Amino acid sequence: MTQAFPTPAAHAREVLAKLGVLALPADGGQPVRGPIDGAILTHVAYDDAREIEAKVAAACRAFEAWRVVPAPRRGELVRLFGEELRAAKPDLAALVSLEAGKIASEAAGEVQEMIDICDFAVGLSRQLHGLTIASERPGHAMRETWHPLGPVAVISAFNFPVAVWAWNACLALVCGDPVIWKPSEKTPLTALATHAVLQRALARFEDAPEGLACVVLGGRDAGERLARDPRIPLVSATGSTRMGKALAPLVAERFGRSILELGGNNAMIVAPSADLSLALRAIVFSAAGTAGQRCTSLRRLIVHESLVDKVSGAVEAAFQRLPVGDPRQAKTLLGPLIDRAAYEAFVEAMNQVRAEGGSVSGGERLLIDEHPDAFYVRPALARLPAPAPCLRRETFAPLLHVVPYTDFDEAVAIQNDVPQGLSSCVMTNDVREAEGFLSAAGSDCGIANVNIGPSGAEIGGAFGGEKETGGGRESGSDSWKQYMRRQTATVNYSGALPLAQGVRFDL
Ligand code: UN1
Repeated sequence: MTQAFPTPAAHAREVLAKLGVLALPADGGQPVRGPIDGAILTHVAYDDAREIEAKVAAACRAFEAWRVVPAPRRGELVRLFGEELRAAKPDLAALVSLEAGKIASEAAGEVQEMIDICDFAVGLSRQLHGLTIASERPGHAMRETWHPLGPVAVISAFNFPVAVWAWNACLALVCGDPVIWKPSEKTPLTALATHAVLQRALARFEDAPEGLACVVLGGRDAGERLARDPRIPLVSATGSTRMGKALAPLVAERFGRSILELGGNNAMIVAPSADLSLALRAIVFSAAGTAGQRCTSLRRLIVHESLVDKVSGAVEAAFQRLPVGDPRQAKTLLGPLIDRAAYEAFVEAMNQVRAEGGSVSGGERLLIDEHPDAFYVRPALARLPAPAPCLRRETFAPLLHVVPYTDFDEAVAIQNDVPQGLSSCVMTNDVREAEGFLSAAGSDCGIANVNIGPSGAEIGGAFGGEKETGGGRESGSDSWKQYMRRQTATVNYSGALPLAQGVRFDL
């Protein structure tokens, strides 16, 4: 059944008011377009250099106070934020659909990912463990302690407009660091709404310092300003490899630390023993879900030659059946691409496949009459007789390349033969293949899965990848250590001064 929704602009106004984002310029600021119909949702005001300076200075002041608040008490703020997020979940998810075009279930999943990382960070706030280390000198004690680092800049992308910020922010806050958030120009509204939700947690917490969390709205220059600022010891940036290549040297030049989560070009190997019905569901979700606009989206399918026709046919049929449309409708599984540029990149990538000897099915633009300014597409399957240069490039769209393989080592070599190294998976019931894929000689990615797709990771693991993906790790495991500075301390409780390594220096 089709539900009647207000226009995206009216819907966004309603949801923003419910979330507590009230002071938006009526016009005159920067227009924010929504992908559902391509119309302007509202306007926002960008921060100028003076406003950015004031926010960074406030974050530095907040750091002085926040770093000495006991970590479990800092965790209490994140616990309250998690409570507020639970209450705001339906509205924030609706805004994610309106601004990023995600289907309702994935938008709700994104907010759930924020709630999950809150819970993780609250637990972590009592477990920022250091070490005691055996000293070689008598009467000496050595220990390693983790201290707060300083203001952290988080530069986030449109495709996970709120969850990836939350991965960073929740860890940073319990680690004792203020957070400066520069969201994508394409998704400022979800950032303002999340900030309003955080303000409610801060009000309940009562004594958090002013300036502990802020949002900086702006374009590339705003991000570069933060990257250059020596007062910001850590810059965590998610986006394209091109963005990372521009940003990372600015941070490195001043010896800042960066966490980079850049391009992915994720593959699945389908082996002869694979459970094909499982594989098909994993393929369609990870290739077409989020309209192929996850860093972890499946872009390359490496299928045993005995199965390649069968698997390709089944994927084509599933792509044809996928309900495409307004992501707010319960039955929709594929919403719009973010904008015209994304559609143009999709078309160009399909042309490259054809130019390199491949064939493409699907890929048509849909719903043009209803939404001439929005970009809905049928997912595309590109079949290649052998690996070609088009396999090496990431296109942020639902375009899945298929290539056959003959033996398993060749499949692993094809999987690894790309500049990116984020996520990977194998569908197999052969333990030698599964373990080989996860071994030192297997997948070279930060994420390697068996019998699930490459996308949809849980927050408990470290998230990120190698090579042009940038090498950063966010979210779970011990990613928190990057948000703190490590201090090694040696205490001499003897009356003598023995030197390490047996050095003698008698005065
Ligand atoms: C991203 O696309 O930048 O693993 C993040 C996933 C999500 C996060 C993706 N949990 O697909």
